[in-house]
Amino acid sequence: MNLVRRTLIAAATLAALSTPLASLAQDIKPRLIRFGYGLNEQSNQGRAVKLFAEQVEKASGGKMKVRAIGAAALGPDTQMQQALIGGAQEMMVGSTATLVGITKEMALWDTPFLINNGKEADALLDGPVGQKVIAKLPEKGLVGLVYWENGFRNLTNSKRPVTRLEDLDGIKLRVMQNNVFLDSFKTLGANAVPLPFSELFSALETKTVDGQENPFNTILSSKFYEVQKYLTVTNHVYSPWIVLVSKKWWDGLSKDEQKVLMDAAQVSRDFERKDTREEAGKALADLKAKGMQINELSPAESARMRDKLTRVNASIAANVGMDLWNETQAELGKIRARK
Ligand code: TK8
Repeated sequence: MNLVRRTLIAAATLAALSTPLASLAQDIKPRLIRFGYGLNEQSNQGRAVKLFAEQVEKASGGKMKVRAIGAAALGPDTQMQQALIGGAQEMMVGSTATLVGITKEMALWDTPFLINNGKEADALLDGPVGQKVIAKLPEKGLVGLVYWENGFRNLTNSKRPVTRLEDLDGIKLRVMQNNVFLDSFKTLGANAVPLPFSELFSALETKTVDGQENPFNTILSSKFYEVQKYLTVTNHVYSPWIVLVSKKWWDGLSKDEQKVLMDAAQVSRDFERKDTREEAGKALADLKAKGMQINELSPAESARMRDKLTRVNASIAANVGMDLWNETQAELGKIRARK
């Protein structure tokens, strides 16, 4: 046998072998899901990702495996979103506010004082309005599974207690990379600076910025109390998180695999919201114990802030579309009328 012939035979044998081998390998090798998130492992976000991973592994009989990668080790929200769209990463959880550049309807959740409590949040996010916003994602290369609770945002800074709007004058305040937040805090008189969350702690530590706004849970789990003295209870907006999947990857899954992910996402959502609310309920006392000086706004100042902040509403409505805006208001009316 000459060399060419021998090589041909070897190639043919390999080709014959490779088909069954490949499908066998797929049966044995679990599907690996890289699931990125921004907060620490020891946070409401980290705990819920862990639970999601356990659920997926259990429900798939070990055929699907979630590798949870926290603390923005895969990059800030915006970078992970692009990785999902390109198919280089399978899953993430992050803020809806950083998604607005991709899906403008997400800006609905940036509306100051839109949602007053957990009951309203659950009904609005899990109801037709929340689902309508989620349905805008696939055309952008993303699949949204569920919303988790980030929570009501509150203000911290290292300069002075904020008891009146004027106290914000000249305070360099980090905001999320999102125009509504930028405009809102400029309107309040702060010097608003957009920064990814992953850079926030060190920006506060080095005094590149004086303050920031986030839910109590995050102020606690990200140890902002180490670099921020003053906390003002403002509850100026309810922030959701959203669990996202790469559509490119999702489309290659079987219906059963998709169901495993969706079911686990729903279990994680219920767990996460309960966990977050429990933690938020005692976080203020914890933050006080850590040395933060905490104040509430007087009703008059609170009303002034609300009045200024809600001036961005008209532009949000125009951005997300009047139909969605009106439907949201109608839905909230219905939710509030329910006992
Ligand atoms: C975490 C962020 C965070 C958000 C922020 O990646 O950026 O301030 O509240 O939760 O999504």
